[in-house]
Amino acid sequence: MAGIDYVQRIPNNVDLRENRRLLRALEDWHPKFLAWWNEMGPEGFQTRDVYLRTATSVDRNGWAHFDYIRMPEYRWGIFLAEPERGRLIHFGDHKGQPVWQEVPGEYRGTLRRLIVTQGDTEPASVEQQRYLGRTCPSLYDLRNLFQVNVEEGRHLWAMVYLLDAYFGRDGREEAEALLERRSGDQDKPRILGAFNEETPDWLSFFMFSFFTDRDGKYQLAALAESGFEPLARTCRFMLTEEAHHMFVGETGVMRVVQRACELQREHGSDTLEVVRRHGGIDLSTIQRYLNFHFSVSVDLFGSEVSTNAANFYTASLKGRFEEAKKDDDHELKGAVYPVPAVDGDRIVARDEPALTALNERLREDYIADCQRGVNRWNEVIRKHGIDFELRLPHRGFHRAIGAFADARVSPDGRIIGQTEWDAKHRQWLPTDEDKVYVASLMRPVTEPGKFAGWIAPPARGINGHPIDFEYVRLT
Ligand code: BYC
Repeated sequence: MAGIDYVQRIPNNVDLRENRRLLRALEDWHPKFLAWWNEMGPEGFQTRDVYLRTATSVDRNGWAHFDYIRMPEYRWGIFLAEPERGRLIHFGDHKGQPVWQEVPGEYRGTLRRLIVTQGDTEPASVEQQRYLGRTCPSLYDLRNLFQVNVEEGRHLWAMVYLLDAYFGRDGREEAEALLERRSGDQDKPRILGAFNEETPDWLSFFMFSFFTDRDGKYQLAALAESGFEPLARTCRFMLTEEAHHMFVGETGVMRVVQRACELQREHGSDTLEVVRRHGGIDLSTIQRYLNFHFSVSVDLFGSEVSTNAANFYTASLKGRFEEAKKDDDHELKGAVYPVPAVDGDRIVARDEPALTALNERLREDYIADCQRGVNRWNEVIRKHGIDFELRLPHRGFHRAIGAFADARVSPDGRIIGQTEWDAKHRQWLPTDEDKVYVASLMRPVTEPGKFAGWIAPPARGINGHPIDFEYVRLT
C-alpha cells in the first residue's frame, strides 16, 4: 500500500493532515481493512463499476456525490457532523457542563465498550450480506445492496477513527479485533445476537434493513446525545446514511408485498398458495419473516431492566431518543417507568426506576417507528382489496434477551406452554420449507430494467436516473 496519499485518499473533516499520529494509525489499519473487505465483503463484484454515492464532505452538496466506482476503491471517509457552538451536556450527572472533547478517564472502559459494540455491527452486516449479489433481483437492487455495504464499511471507519484518535493502544487493538470477529463464527462471533444470524436471501435482506438497521437508527440517535462530543458528532452524521438503508428495507418489503397482491388479484383466488404457484412470496410467509426479524431486532435493545443502561445515562454517555425534546429533569433519579414483565402466566406492567428502564423506553420508540412502516405495507394490501393485515408480533415473542427470554409468548402476546409453542411455532416463524421455497426464487436478474418475478419494480430510480439505468456494469 506504499505510496498512497492518505490525506487525499480519506475524505475527512477531522484535520487528518495535521494529526500525524492518527494518520499513521489509519495507514496501518487501512490494508487490514482492505484484506478483510476482499475476504468477507461482497463476493464476486469487486472489479465491477457500481453507481455509488460517496460522502466527500458534510455539507449539503458534498455528502451525496454519485459516480461509478469499484468497491475496493471506495473512498471511506471520516466525517463528524458540524459542531454546535457552546454545546452543553444535557442529561445525566454532568448535565450543564461543557461537552467533553477528550474521553473522561473514569468512563474510558465504558465508552470504549459502547463504541466497540456499535462498531462490531457494521462489518458484521457486510459479512452477513456477502453472497447476496449472486442472486440479485435486479441491477437496481444490486446497487442498493452495495451502497448499503460500502456505507456500513464507512460506519466501521467512523468507529475506528474514534478508537484510534481517543483510546491509544487499547483503541488500536480493538480496531484490529473488529476485523477479526466473524458473523456466525462459533469461536469468534460478532458481539450481538442478530449479527450472527444468516441473511441468506433477499427477503431476509430487506427485513434486516427495515428492522435491524432501524435499531441502528435508535442506538445511534441515543449515542448522538452523548456528552463525549466526537462520538455525538460522528453518530449524527452516520444517521444521514442510515436513512437510506431503512428506505431500501421498507421499499424492498413493500415491493414484495405488492407483487404478492398483484399475483393474488391476477389469478382471482383468495388462497395465498396461488401466489407461490405463480412465483411470488405469499403474505403469510412475509409475516413469518417479519416475526423473525422483528424479534431478533428488539433483542438488540438489551434487557428491560438494565443497570448498564442506567450507568450509561447517569454518566452522560448515552441519552434517550430525542433527549432534548423530553419534558423532564433529564436526570431521572426518583422517576419510575412501567416495564413489561412476566408474572406467572400473565404479562404485566411493573414500575421500575426510570433509569434502569431506559432500554425499554428506547425499544418502545423503535416499535412505534416499525409500526408506521408496517402500516404503509398494509396500505398496499388494502389498495388491492385483499383482506390481510401484516402485524408486528408482541415484543415478548421469540426473545432471547431480557424478561421474556425464558417464556414462551405467542405473537398476540399470550404466555403459552411448550405444547402450544411446539404445535404452532411453524405458523409463526419461517419454516425450513419456507426457506427452501424463498431460496428457490433467488435467481439473478441482471438485465437493466428487468426484475425478478417475486418483486415489483421500484417507483423510481436512483439520483434521477431511470429504473433501467445500468446501476452496475457487469461487462
Ligand atoms: N445479543 O443490560 P443488558 C447498527 C449483552 S445496530 C447479545 O441487557 P445493555 C447496525 C450486553 O452487551 C446498533 N448480547 O443490555 C444495524 C451485556 O453484555 P456485557 C448497534 C446482548 O448493556 C444494521 C449483557 O447482555 N449499536 O448500528 O443495557 C447494520 C447485559 O446487557 C444483547 C448499539 O448496540 C444481544 N441482543 O444494552 C449495521 C449501541 N443485548 O456488557 C449496523 C451500543 C444485550 O455484560 N450498545 N446483550 O458483556 C449498547 O448501547 C448496549 O451494549 C446494548 C445492550 C443496547 C446493545
